[in-house]
Amino acid sequence: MRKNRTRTAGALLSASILALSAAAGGFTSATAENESEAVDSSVSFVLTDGRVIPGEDYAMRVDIIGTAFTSSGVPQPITLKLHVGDETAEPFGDADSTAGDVNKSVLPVTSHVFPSMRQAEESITITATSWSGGDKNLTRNSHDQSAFVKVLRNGDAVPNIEGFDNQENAAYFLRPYLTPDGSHVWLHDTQVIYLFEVGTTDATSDAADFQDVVVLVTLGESVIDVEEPQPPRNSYAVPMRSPLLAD
Ligand SMILES: [Ca+2]
Repeated sequence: MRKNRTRTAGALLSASILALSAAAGGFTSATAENESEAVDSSVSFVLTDGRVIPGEDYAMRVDIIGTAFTSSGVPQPITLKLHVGDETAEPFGDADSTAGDVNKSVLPVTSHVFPSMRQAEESITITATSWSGGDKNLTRNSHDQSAFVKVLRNGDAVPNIEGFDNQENAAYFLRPYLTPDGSHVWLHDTQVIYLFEVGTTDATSDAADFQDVVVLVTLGESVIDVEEPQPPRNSYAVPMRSPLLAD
């Protein structure tokens, strides 16, 4: 494993934003510590067509950071599968029945740390499935059906998509993970966020709001590095009132 000692252009941009923030008077030392911790654990990866391909051995943490999926105001089930290399994991409950529904106000499990290291080139995708009347409705994999899954990394523009059925819009769920001006995604370089649309077969329709379930993936150089969630880089972010069911 290597330590990343070369700051990228994106990191330099972030640093200048931090400097502006400090000038505004709200910059705290705790944030500075978080920032230095963030560059300690570095795993390079390629993100291509909704698939994350790490370039070195890695540990992995997955957090569900929000859901907004309703029919006439009534939440409908969503299940999740994680695909890492040849392995499929269902840490949030059975993904082949509604027993694994993650679209609920209280979940027994909202995060998962893989207990062992994964090898470089073991690619990562996530599948979300919506349910209707006890049957599977739509299944979207971040790679195979990438038109219905946006995968964001540090520096990306913020999707401007209205929420459907009076739900919060996609950007709402990203608030802790945006630059102070709200214009760009501001993640640690080891993170990606998945925005799933599992409610419509038309990715351009008003119903396609890309926040049916929102998932954060954090890579690390060791399992210990990802046992706790990384504090968001934007310490000004208004905390979400609940990580779930924010609609
Ligand atoms: Ca939705």
